[in-house]
Amino acid sequence: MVQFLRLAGARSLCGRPVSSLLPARRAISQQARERVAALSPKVREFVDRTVRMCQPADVHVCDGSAAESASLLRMMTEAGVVEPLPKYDNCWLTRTDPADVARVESKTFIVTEEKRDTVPIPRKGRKGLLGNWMSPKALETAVAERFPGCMRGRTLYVIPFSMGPVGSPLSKIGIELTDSPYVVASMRVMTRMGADVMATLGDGDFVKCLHSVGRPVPVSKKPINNWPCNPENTIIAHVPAKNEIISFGSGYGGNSLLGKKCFALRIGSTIARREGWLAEHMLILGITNPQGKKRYIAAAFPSACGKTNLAMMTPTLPGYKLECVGDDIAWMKFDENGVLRAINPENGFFGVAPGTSTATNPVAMQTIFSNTLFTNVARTGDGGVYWEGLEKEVDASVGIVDWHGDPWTPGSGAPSSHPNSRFCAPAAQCPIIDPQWESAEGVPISAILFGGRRPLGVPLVYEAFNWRHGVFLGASMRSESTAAAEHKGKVIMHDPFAMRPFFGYNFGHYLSHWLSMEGRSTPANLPKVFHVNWFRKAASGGFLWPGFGENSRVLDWVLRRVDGEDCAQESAIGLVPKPGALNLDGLKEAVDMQELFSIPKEYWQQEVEAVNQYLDEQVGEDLPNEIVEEIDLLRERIAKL
Ligand code: OXD
Ligand code: MN
Repeated sequence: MVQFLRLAGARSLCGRPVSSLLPARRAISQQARERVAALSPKVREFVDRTVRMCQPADVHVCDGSAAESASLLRMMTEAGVVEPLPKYDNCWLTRTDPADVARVESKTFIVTEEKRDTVPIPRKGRKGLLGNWMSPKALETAVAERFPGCMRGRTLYVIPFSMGPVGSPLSKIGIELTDSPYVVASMRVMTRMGADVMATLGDGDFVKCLHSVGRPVPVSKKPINNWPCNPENTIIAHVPAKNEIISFGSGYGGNSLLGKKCFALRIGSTIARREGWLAEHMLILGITNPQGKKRYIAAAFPSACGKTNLAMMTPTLPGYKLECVGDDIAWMKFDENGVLRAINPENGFFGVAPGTSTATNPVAMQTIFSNTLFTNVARTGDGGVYWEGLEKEVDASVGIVDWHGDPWTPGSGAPSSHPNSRFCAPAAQCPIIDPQWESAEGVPISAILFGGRRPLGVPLVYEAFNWRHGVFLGASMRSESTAAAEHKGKVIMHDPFAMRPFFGYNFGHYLSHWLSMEGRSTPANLPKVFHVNWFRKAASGGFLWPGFGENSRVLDWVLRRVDGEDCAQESAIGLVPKPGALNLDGLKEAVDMQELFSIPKEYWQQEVEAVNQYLDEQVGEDLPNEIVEEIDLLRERIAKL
């Protein structure tokens, strides 16, 4: 068990308001006193021990109101942390320290007594790549080295938040304690946050989320861009046994908005395993066919591989209508009829900005220009934003300042915006948000897609033969690396279920959990599983498939398969569309279907061995037999090609 440190001389709270423990020279406001006094005993205990350890100058319990957010943004503007973007309605720009721009997987840990509960033990001599383990003792030391006094001179914000609609049986509540007002403003967008969550929580249990930028005031050196952070000492730790998250040193995205990756995926997946459901890195979309029949699809692609684009896609196939439930995370549970029900636990989109444009994602462009926080994008002279991809939409003659704050001109070499720069926008503003997106029981999922950026060898779409094969497709996912994490260069990385950075427990056990899900459903209700790849390239280097809205043609085939239509044929790797079955009517450019669907024997021989080696070396003893059998079956089918 990890204990927060008790500082020498600190007195027990004994039911007194937390404010009584604050340094005497800084009285907190009467309003804050009242809010703190009203906290439930469990929340107050969490705040109490954090105050003792971190010694903030003030405590603010967030009510989630628009007035609170406005006042924080005003305060951050004065402090030079954000700047308003007058071209839009209530939009703001933040520039971070360039050392704090992405998730830091190497500093992200799961804390369990037994290492094997966190990560499979790799074969001898191999480095484990499926997560980082830390012992409770090591965490205790890490906390002791970082947290005492870390919030000195700063305000501690208490953020009550719900992942999922407030009060839904599928939702869970967290309390984040942070010394970053940027985190508060962002959490208000990304989660349901504030007084009604606190009221719903009552004296119930919650996920404890502690976050500090790790720079007490006065700071030893002036923060770059007024963005305090402590990259040398960054750590993001998760304690599943205690439903606890402890994050230090980074103010950026998934490192600091603890509801997202830390809670909804890492801690979420451990809760899901215990309770018999799935917490996944998946978008959820609703799609209505020309006959008016609506279905929901969940899709797992690695970070920055187009989940937001697919979740908001404008179908080019006439008669199709797509609506968005979520673009990043799905919590899914089989109901008593064996139907997989999904909610989006988030309340906003934290999307990658570069590449987003009217051409690639017009719906996102209609979503993100009010009430949005932009981070590390470029700014235009007329108070707007700019990034790579907006060349045709923004008149650069107004003058552009890049994400470092320096003047920038198109063609100057370096990008104007950081490749992992983001918009953080309320989901409710999305013009195609699904009417059921806040449904308490979740939307019924008919199909699950796995996919990634695969420039070579992998066809546009194929269907799993059955659930077990579908689990294998998830396990064998690979993709070109992107800027969402700290990786260098473009390499094809294994990213099983798009969850490699987000597993909260041993991936071998995760596979067994997925395999066991079949038993919770019925053949008629079990979602069909597919693999998609929009990114296959021709020998000449160009993409073989136009992608974006044309992906509706793939979804059309998926839905027809869900309906049981005889439009698929067996291949070595799965069921592929029969010749002519993919609807290409009206497609504006010629597509080389032969090449798009080819299954090169040599390539797949290497692929199956690469997957086999990865799973064997990384998951070892914990790899379920069913998956070993699937590898053997694939190898045999490829040998016959
Ligand atoms: C994200 C990610 O921010 O996956 O969604 O990195
Ligand atoms: Mn993501």
